[in-house]
Parts: sequence; C-alpha cells; structure tokens
Amino acid sequence: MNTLTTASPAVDGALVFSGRFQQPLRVGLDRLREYESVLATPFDLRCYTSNRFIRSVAPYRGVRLTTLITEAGLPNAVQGEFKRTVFLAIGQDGYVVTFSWHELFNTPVGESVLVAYECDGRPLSPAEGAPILFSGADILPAPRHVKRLARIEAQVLAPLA
Ligand SMILES: Nc1nc2c(c(=O)[nH]1)N[C@H]1C(S)=C(S)[C@@H](COP(=O)(O)O)O[C@H]1N2
Ligand SMILES: [Mo]
Repeated sequence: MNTLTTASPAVDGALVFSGRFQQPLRVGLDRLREYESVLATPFDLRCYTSNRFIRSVAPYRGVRLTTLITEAGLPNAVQGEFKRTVFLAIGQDGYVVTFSWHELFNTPVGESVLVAYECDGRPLSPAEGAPILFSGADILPAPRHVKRLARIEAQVLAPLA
C-alpha cells in the first residue's frame, strides 16, 4: 500500500508522516487495517510521574510503527543518516513523545510499538482515542500511550563536528 499526499495537517483520525521521510504518508484509521496486524498483550496503564494506576487495558490490535515508517521510507540522503534519526509521535492535542531509530529497529522495544485501532476485538473510535500509539515494552506505559495520534515526524540529528 502506498498512500502519497502532502504533509498537510491531520484530518479526523488520519495519521500523517512528515519531516525527513522519503515520501510523506497519510494513513486514515480504516487504512491501518490493510497492514499486517499484531495483537498486543493486556497491560496496566500507569503514569510515569505519579506511578498512579490508571486502568487495565485489554489486548490492542494494531500495526507496528516500524511497518509504517518503512513504508514512508527512512532518510538516506547521506549514508547511514537513518541511524541518527529520531521520531516524534504527536497527538492531536500537541502532546509529544520521542522514539529513536535504534530503539525501534535495533532493540526488542520496537517490536511492541503499535498504532492500535482495535481493543478487545472491538474497533476503537476517535472518541475513544483512536488511533492510539503505545509502546508495550515500556516500564510505565502511560507516557508513550498517545491518544489521538496525529503525526509522526522524522528528524535527522546533525553530526557533531
Ligand atoms: N494525546 C495525549 N495522550 C496522552 C497524554 C496527553 O496529554 N495527550 N498524556 C499521557 C499521560 S502522561 C498519561 S498519565 C495518560 C493519562 O491517561 P488518561 O487520560 O486515560 O487518564 O495519557 C497519556 N497519553
Ligand atoms: Mo502521566
């Protein structure tokens, strides 16, 4: 699948890949189902700042973030620059969390970073937070449990002289 658009602001429920990808990509909530899906294990949502238990979350189904990033194309204008790429995951409300290329593609953490569109066998609606990005291997999962994920922005860090 190859959905080419401009890097325009996200419309309702659409996820935009912008910045230093080889091509901008925009994936609507329905289109997420067209990719290979992964079923997550249930987990407890806990806030990092307070350790507060928020709620137990039934199994999510979603597509790996790495699958979508690979479709948008990692930056490769300069040899190896993908290895100094960071990805900002941005909610519709402007909430931002970070991932590194190494973390996503070169550690086990990346295998459980999903863009979820289903929970407990039921489709998630935008009102319920869809699409939800979450990192299933995090110690305290709430910070990187981004509701209403709107954009993934690729930034290539400059080499240090
Ligand atoms: N879009 C978005 N997602 C977010 C946040 C946010 O501010 N915006 N806060 C995170 C943090 S720090 C916590 S503790 C939980 C809070 O989850 P709740 O709103 O379901 O209680 O959401 C996480 N996901
Ligand atoms: Mo939090």
